[in-house]
Amino acid sequence: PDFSGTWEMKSSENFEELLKVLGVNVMLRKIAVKAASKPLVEITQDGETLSIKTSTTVRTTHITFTVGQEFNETTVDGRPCTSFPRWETDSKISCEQTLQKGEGPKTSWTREITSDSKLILLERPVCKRVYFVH
Ligand code: R12
Repeated sequence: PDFSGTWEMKSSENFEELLKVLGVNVMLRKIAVKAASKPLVEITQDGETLSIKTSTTVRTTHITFTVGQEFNETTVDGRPCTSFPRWETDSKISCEQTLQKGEGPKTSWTREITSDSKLILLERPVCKRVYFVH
């Protein structure tokens, strides 16, 4: 499938709960939740290699990875982790994260293109965000 495009968020469930589970304090949570309610996601894809830029007013992340190959990123609360993306189905990438330092809840994400051309981001353990093409 083709993940390429400029994506806007349509709905988000449990983003604040995710930050809470990760131990983010209430002040940072409020700031992050507000900023993360209007993200812009720009994805380019070349075969199995994806580049995902996620922009908000307080934080912008940019990851580039090839499915099947480890890469470094940060968890949503900003902790460096090693990530291993793989195909869960032919339209869904599943990515397990391992913290580089310290302990914390087990995190992972999946990104899926649905048959009605939405992008669904699951941020485990609890958050689901749906994007549609801008
Ligand atoms: C900090 C902590 C947090 C944040 C900052 C400092 C904010 C994080 C944000 C994340 C947005 C994620 C999105 C995900 C997606 C937009 C704004 C700045 C949480 O110390 O939809 O792909 C703890």
